[in-house]
Amino acid sequence: MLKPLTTDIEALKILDERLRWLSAWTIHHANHIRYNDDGLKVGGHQASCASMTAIMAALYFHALGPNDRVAVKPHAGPVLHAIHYLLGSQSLEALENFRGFGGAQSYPSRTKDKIPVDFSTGSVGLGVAITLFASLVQDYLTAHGQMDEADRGRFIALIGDAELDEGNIYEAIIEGAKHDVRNLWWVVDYNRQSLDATSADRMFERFDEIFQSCGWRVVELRYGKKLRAALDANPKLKSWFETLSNAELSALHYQGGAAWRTRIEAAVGKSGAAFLKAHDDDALASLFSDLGGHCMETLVEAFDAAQDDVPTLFIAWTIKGFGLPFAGHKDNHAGLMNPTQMAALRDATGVREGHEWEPLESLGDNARPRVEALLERSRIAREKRSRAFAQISIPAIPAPIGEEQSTQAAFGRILLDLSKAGGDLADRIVTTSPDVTVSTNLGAWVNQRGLFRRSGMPDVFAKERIASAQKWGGSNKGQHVELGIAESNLFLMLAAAGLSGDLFFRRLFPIGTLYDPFIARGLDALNYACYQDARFLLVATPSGITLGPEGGAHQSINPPLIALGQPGLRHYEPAYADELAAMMEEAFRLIDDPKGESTYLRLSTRSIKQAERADDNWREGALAGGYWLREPGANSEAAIVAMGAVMPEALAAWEDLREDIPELGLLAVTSPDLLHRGWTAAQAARWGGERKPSHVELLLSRLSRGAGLVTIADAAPASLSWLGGVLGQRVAPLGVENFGQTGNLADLYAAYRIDGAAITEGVAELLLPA
Ligand SMILES: Cc1ncc(C[n+]2csc(CCOP(=O)(O)OP(=O)(O)O)c2C)c(N)n1
Ligand SMILES: [Mg+2]
Repeated sequence: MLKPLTTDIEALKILDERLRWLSAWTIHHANHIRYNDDGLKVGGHQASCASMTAIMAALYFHALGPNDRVAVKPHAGPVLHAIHYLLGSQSLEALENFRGFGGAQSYPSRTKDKIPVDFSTGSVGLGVAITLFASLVQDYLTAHGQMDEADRGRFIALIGDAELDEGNIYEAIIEGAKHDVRNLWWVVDYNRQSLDATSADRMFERFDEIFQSCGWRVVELRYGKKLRAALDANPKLKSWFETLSNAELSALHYQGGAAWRTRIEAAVGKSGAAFLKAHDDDALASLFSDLGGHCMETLVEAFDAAQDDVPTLFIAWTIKGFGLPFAGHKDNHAGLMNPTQMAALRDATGVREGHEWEPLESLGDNARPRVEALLERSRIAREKRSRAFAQISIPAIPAPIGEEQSTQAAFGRILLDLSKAGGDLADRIVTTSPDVTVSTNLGAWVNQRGLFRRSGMPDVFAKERIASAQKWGGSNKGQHVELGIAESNLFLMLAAAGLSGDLFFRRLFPIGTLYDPFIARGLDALNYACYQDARFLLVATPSGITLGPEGGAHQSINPPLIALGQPGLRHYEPAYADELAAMMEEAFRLIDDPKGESTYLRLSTRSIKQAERADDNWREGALAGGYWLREPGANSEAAIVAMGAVMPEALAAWEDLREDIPELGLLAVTSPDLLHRGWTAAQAARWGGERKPSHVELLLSRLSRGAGLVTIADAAPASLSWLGGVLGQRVAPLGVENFGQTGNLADLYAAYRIDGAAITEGVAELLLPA
């Protein structure tokens, strides 16, 4: 950890003011000055920015070390851009194009912004929690000797107070307490306003208790130096001030000095007289605005005092819209200053008209060198670093042997074999699961590689010689991070571990397992992980009604549709173990490829007879999204198109039908997602003049133009029914459309019409003349 530097408070205050100006100006320029050709509201959040410029100035120009990483409250994005503009790492062009195509993004984006953005934010709450998991990943890497102690940093989240309503934050701190997380600073911009209104008062007295019980230190920065001194000198005034509700306080900040005077006179009577006499209205307004989060001395002192590794929540009192005409107004969230108000702010900041973008405009000879020195010193800490890829060679992954296998069992077997064989890949794999490690077949891997526990954890059952298939000893060399049942945490852990190459220059190969239906529980966090291009392998198992006796609450229906619409995540759904091995190899390759992505494997507990292979020709097609498991005859009029666990039904129906329809083909789809992407990409390429048919077009063109397809999957039928649109073929879509229930496979497949009889009926319907 860097030693705190002695800092020039006056220079920091100047920078605070510049950030407030530049962030407001950037938003103003986008809304009022830049040509707007479609009349759409551009927007931006001047008030949300103004409330944290002091906090961010104290951090970026004083407290941050070179290895520290920050998640910035989404609506303070323009402040982050202004900081980098002052540091010389953001261009004027990007600021002028704020919220425009290719310009600085509204909310900090790792992948789209040119400045270093450590964590993307936007969906509130997630940016906060990912810092906790990133810190855990840092502990993991250093404990495994994969990162130098000297490169360790602190993880900082800048939080809006209303963001604290997001439940995922509490799921994260509970998990963090179990893992003894450290090196975290979470700074709440406690402006007591949300989007709609002022925040509820009662809850705020509870947040410190919640954090403290999870092992956090809570530091409340309620007062700035001047306000504290004034209130300490007048206890009656202080106790009145502390009874003001959030709404009353905000209203007073908005109304200003005269309103403070009237209220104080009414509340404290004579004992306030001397105080009021000594302050005119402007002085009153200014004094009561001196909250902790706007007082540079208070902020710097607080940050300097928290140099150990104890996770710390700073509650910094602020005013939403501080220094702006709508300060404290409950409706100011999306409020924009009008040109007259903006001109007044410009004058108050000492910026000349026409020089609005000049970083240190009108700074005098005295202040300029001091501010420049501060910027120069801070620059070193904030350079954009390249992403680390292509670090290891991925070994070939052989398919597990066995005539009958389920894809879930094969997954466990492949990991076990990888672990036993050892090597770079196996050492870089980190697995994680929200309390379904055993039931998703990760158990054998964990027995081999152990649980990750920074300070160790004895396996009591093993010590007591109680027979168990699971060895659950934990050490700082373990490679499995066991999580409590909180799927949102799983995805945040995968996001953090999946960014290890970006954050720590050491790519990990994270594998997360969960039950397929519960993807929905963490969906926004999954999307968040993909949004910032984290790389991981998600293994969802079991899936579908094929789960039989477990019943409808555990039987997933729509995840393939989710995957079809999720950028950055490739869906594979294997039927056979050899397909799965190829897909895992590909998934690892994609994690380490700059142009890669994450992979979602949808697996099943159904043990099925494995395919007999004459050669390896299936492999390329399987990785591209599908292959002919049974080749169609020339110009075939029909094909069965099947995915995953229902392949035995498809094969049996194919056997039954081929006597009557000798040219019938059976297409095994391994990824509707890839087939669809290829289809649309080929179409886009055609518009660019390139004529190369996609994989799905090549597959389906083996059939006649008017051929019929019976599509079948243990999933929503829309996962495959779109295939008819590729070449205009007719489709009989089979799949699951209603909630599942308990039962054996034969009964369920018949009831939901994904059995052989349904396939036969589908083929008959397609082939009978209309
Ligand atoms: C998950 C999610 N829900 C809703 C929103 C819309 N939203 C954006 S900001 C905001 C209120 C933020 O208030 P606060 O966190 O206090 O930030 P402030 O602007 O007051 O600093 C809301 C509801 C969002 N961005 N993300
Ligand atoms: Mg707020």
